[in-house]
Amino acid sequence: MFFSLFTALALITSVNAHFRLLYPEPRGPFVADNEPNFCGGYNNAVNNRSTFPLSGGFFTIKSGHPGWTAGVIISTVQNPNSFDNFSVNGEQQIVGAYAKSDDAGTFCMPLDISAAKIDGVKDGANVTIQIVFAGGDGNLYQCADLTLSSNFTVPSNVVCANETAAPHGSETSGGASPSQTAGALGAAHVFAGYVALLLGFIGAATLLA
Ligand SMILES: [Cu+2]
Repeated sequence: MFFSLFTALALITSVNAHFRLLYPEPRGPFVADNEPNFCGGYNNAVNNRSTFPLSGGFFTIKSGHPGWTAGVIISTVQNPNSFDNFSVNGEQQIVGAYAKSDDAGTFCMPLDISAAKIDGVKDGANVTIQIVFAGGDGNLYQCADLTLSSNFTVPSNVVCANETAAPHGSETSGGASPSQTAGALGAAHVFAGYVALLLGFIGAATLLA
């Protein structure tokens, strides 16, 4: 049912909006046309991984779509280059809760990687996170290659805050002024019970691949 819904929406929604992963730094420069592909079109892990907190971290996205849902999956494979690398024994390794919002804009969500209790996730481990985003035009993906650290704190110049924006057709078009600024971790609603939904999204992606 999700599959047909997404197919229908994909036909009527502009491809320009999509989403960007602002923090941690994604694999390679953003290429909108490649975002429906694995890791946004970047198949290989970067050499210069970002250090990321083992626990108590966050991630920030900018969504050009109002009405979106996003989840995070993780791989402990050194150079994950397929969706299979984000599963163990056929089960996706999901980190944290599902996030969703009715608004477009910039959103910061908690990303407590150690809390997911995934095998191989520990201090010093190299991991890759993949953001799975559904905003009405099919699944979109961005990856970040990380080295986890138990004593690393996100630098203070990395802002974790939400800012909703009026929806518009293209991320590159100017003039859309923020309609509201909320406190950190506030405006994006996080749902723990949406794991099944994520699995549904991934299933649809597999059908499309
Ligand atoms: Cu889009």
